[in-house]
Amino acid sequence: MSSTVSVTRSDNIAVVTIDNPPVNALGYNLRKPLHDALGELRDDATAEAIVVTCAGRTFIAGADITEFGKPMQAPSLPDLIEMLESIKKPTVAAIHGTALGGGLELALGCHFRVADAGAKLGLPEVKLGLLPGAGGTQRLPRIVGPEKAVRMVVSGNPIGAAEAHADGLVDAVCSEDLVDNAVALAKEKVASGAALVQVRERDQKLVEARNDLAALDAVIADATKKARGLEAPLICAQSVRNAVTLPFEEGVAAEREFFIKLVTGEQSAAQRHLFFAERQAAKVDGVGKDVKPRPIRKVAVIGAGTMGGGIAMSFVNGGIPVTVLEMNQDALDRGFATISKNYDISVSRGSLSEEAKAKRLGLLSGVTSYDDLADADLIIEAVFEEMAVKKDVFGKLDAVAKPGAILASNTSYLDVDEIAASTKRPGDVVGTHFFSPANVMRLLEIVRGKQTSADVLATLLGIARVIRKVPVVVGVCHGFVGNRMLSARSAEAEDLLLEGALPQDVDKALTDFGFPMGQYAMADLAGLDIGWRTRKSLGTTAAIADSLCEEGRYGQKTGKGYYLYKDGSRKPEADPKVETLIEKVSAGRNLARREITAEEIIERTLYPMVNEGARILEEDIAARSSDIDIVWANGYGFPIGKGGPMFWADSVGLAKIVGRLEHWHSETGKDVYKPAKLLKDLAAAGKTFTAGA
Ligand code: T1G
Repeated sequence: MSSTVSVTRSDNIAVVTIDNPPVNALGYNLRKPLHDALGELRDDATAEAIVVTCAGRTFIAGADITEFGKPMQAPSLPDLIEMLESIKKPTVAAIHGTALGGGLELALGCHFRVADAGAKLGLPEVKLGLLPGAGGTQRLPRIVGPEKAVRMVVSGNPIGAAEAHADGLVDAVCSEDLVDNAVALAKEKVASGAALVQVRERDQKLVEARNDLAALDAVIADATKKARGLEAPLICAQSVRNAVTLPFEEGVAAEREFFIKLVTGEQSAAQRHLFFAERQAAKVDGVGKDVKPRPIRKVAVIGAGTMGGGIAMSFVNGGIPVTVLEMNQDALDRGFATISKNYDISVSRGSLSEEAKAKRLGLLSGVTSYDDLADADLIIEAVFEEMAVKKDVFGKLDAVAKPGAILASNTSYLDVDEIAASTKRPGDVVGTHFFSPANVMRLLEIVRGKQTSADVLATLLGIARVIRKVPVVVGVCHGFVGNRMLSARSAEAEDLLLEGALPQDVDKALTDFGFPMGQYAMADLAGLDIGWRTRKSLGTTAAIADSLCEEGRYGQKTGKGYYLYKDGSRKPEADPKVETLIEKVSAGRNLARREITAEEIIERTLYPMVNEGARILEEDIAARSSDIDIVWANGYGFPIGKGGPMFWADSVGLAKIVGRLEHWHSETGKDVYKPAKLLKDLAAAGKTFTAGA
């Protein structure tokens, strides 16, 4: 008996209960007593079968990620599974909650598995830049088949109990009395005296694949096509393929080699950083567990346009009823038609059932009067990005919303304090900055106004999980965290082109870095006319962007912008006319064009971004550098294998970044290059953002 493992008896069946909160992770403090207990029960004749179950909210959620990067203390997880497989009596895993990573691998070391109906089972190691390192890539394909195993291991996504049962991954599913059902199965297996077959010995599903490796390779190609510079997805696929072509022991040995390579690599360190950073971001000063969230039973969204529609979808996807307000029925009909079309696309892709689509649409209602918002608990406006319009909306909301309703603005730049001041309830006002498309992008910047109440923040942090968003609380400034740094990244956009680069050069440097899209392709997607309108209202200019707009080149929407989009294609193609236009503007400024390397492009786009991040930290707009990493990894496609801009800056070396910023500052005199004090201090002290000032 130990604090993490206890053994009880149910007649001739030993029940091993694991209790290692919060998620029964397989740290040394669990592995050692579990190994000892299983060893004793193996040799105890009075225990004719063994059930392994967990206390708390979930079955084992995997290895203890905090142990990675430190010397692994024996017994290792493979040692544990070897112990399980040495037991020549029925072993049954009783699974509830999530059996993930090493947790599922341990369960695969048992002869049988019983799952609660609500359980999920998966191997998510790829999301940490790893692969299953305790036989998962060798045992899983022996049960579900190599093709399914490739898709599960490369995506890292879990499957539900019913699917697992259909695949043979679990032997039974029950909606209650999980342990009793597991004990009953164990007793049945003891009574039947049937030969016990270990998962590692089950070869049938591999034989079929061996005869058609081309089919498996096609599945691998499809599953890994979005790896985009990440090592783990390709290695995961290769290791599962090894299960088909290599004997078990060799496959396991190769898997172990792969695991060591990945766990000691930079990409996994970056992705493990993001795993913990996402959880840290939800810990907000002044919003402790004692702060009670307000109940959110009904949400209202003002505006059924692209953002409003996406936001409404996010909430109904989470099972929360949404009332959408628009100026008139036509606008409502258009907005709902777009939402329905979006769901149809998901249905056609097989990622949404017809009944789920109908259920979600059933949670949506449309109104054209503010009075109909009186019973909403949370009201989010997604109207035109102009302060006067926002103030008008909040003035109306102040008049009709019930006491205690949370009034949120989806503004992406504007001053939430100024918006709050236009109401009599500034404590209920907050920013909820969603990212387009709002029903897809996971980031939610929660903009904390000076007077925003703690329970409003607690409510939004909680509701973010329900609608499967990643929340980061940010302070009020122009562009908050993400867009403020995006402005810094594109500050040099014009000069890079004027000095010699072409849009495709800059975008290639950024996509080779790992971004899904370069900044000019992104500008064409968003529409160049939006920025043009803003510049005209501010009396500012951008020679090249303005010239493009003057020629009606607004981007994808007009079939041409920085790039050409032939026949409605969304694929950007370099356009010689744009090169001529750029060269003309350069010549007009007597600028001799020169070759601009990818290295220079990265220095003049990403280093200013890091510098702006340092300023954001100095101004307490973000609570910690890892919050900034979460913003960029979830809202802007910063490559997760680099851990976010601040974690990446640490890997480059802050002293180097300061040196190059100072160089470009002396060359250009631009403020965006003036190193922030925090950055200089950390660099001078040989410190990093991630380790903290
Ligand atoms: N190790 C250490 N801590 C963990 C952990 C883990 N595996 N999983 C969660 N935590 C902590 C988490 O940091 C948080 O801490 C608390 O538990 C609650 O987590 C050899 C190599 C299980 C679905 O990748 O997906 O096995 O902030 O807020 O929302 O092949 O946690 O409270 O201090 O996320 O209810 C593979 C990771 C590991 C699963 C629960 N397993 N975890 O979600 O709670 S590698 C995973 C999750 C491996 C083997 C390989 C989720 C969850 P704190 P939470 P939740």
